[in-house]
Amino acid sequence: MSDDQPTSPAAGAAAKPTAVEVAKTASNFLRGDIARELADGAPGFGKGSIQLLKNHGTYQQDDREARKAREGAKSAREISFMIRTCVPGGKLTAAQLLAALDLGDAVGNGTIRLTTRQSIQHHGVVKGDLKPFMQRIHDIQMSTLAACGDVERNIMCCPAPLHNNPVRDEMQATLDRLAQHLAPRTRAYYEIWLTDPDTGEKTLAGGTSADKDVEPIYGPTYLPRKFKTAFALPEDNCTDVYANDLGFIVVHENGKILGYNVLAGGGMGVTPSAAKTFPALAKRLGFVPPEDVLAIAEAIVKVQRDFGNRSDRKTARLKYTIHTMGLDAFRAKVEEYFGKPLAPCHPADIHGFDDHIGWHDQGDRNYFYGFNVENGRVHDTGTFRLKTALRRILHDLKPGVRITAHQSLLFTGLAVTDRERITKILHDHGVKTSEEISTLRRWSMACVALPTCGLAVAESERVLPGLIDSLEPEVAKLGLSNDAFTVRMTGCPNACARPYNSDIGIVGRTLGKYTIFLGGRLLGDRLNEQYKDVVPFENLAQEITAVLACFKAERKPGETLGDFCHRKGVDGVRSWADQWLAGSRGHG
Ligand code: SRM
Ligand code: SF4
Repeated sequence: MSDDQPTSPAAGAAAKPTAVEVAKTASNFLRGDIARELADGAPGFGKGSIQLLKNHGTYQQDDREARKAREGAKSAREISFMIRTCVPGGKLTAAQLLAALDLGDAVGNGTIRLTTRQSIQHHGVVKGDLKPFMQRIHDIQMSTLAACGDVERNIMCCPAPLHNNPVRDEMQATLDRLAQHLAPRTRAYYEIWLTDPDTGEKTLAGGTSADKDVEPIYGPTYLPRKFKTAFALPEDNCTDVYANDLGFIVVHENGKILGYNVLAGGGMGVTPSAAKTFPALAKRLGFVPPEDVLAIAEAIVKVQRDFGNRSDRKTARLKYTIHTMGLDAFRAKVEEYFGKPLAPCHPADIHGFDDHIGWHDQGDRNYFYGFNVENGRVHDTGTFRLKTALRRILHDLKPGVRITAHQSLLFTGLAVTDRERITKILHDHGVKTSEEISTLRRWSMACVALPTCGLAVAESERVLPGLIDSLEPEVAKLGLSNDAFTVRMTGCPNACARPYNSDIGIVGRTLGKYTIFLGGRLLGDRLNEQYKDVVPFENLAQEITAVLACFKAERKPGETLGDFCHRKGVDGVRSWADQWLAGSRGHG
């Protein structure tokens, strides 16, 4: 592995670089004009800074619903910022989560959002509050650096603290080392956000301001696109490892990690109008012993750095680099950067999935409680006071906290007597325990979408709970209440809730209309297929009920929904379901 600072990307050099590449190149390690514009008194930033800011963990947005109300005002958009904080492996303390809740109240929109990649988002932060926000996050030993942008993102890992098997502890420790290894080294973040407001002194990491910035892994232009990594166990793919650019499946025997199967090139986002884009599951690349995890990750990141497409952001992810090069040529290039051949993959593969909801023995005389947070949104609304309940739990019990890749929480290190206390706190605040919600709701998730997401074409987070309300009685009538299948909804095809490998994917097509996908599965190792397009929201419940009726009528014993739809095929399910719908309309 070379530690030389790379100077220019090898691939795409001849083609015209995108505007984002131009901005990154000119940015002096992600500084650009951010510091100057931060102090200029305007409500927002200019185009170049908006792109660079993503690497610092923040997106310039506006409340899209507020636009109409502002017609005639000086600016049609009331600018605010989304800030994402990295939580590697989803692991944080009660004090950190309390501080995040405080920040949401003090400078955000009064809520926080647990994400599908185990991190935390705040919305509605105004420009003048960005710097105090980053400083507070730094004070609690967290960071927003590289939570977004063309870098390695928040690395995911099974968060369950199951200490009776040392494999999970070791995997989680490996994740911590990898997250540190792949973190950008630029001091721009510290210079811009962490200057002492009173003395002007800068909190610099990794040297003095006289030193030259060095990005040994990324180089000055960072990566062509976002890059995502996850760890999973064969028996527990709760991180959806196949949906990541880089995946590590732990191969273990008798409590000992033998090594990792390395996967590369997963990614969900598509642009339907661009046929060159597609969702992809990661490919199995090879096997490495535990001591080579950092080196193989670095090699793959560097190949993507040098061969990813920098002239078209639509096809810049690793999945397209592999598609263009071919898997064998890609593997050969990775081996060249790695400095040795990769062993073939071990046969171990994903065969289980656990969302860790409910009460579990940690194996160290303590317990953890997996608490389902609907679509990851922590809020107080009317008699539903989840935010206040959470504060009480964190304050009174001081548990360890983990965020799951299903937008939910684990409270860890609890005593058996805490069960009653947690149940009481939740009930006192109008919140159901995880045991009191349906299996359907437990396995559903939605992306943020409207009103903050600038890319949303349809609702998601705000409408999925209502859709689940409508489906619950139908599922019960069909006798399927105990069947676990994933329902994942997004407000556009970028697929932030990973709908394309779920049992039922519902993807925003245009305002109020959705595409339904069927045939993926809980295990996350198979893509689904388009079932029906441009379905009005008000028809979703009956369309899905018809699919479930078909499943009920024709499933084999023990067959899951996804496996059934895959076996019967979307055409077969559609013709059965359409007849059933015609029949039920006739009877209605
Ligand atoms: Fe995402 C862009 C929210 C996980 C694929 N995603 C966005 C932005 C930043 C919209 C934008 O670019 O203006 C969304 C912010 C909305 C808002 O108002 O908060 C956004 N993505 C999210 C989160 C918060 C969804 C959630 O409900 O939890 C997730 C934050 C994860 C984190 O903590 O890091 C989130 N996004 C994902 C995932 C799932 C995953 O990583 O496991 C995917 C699919 C996997 C993948 O990357 O392919 C995903 N987001 C995208 C894409 C499509 C990327 C592509 O290659 O085509 C975009 C658009 C883009 O990058 O151009 C996007
Ligand atoms: Fe926004 Fe689309 Fe992602 Fe949903 S899937 S958060 S609408 S970019």
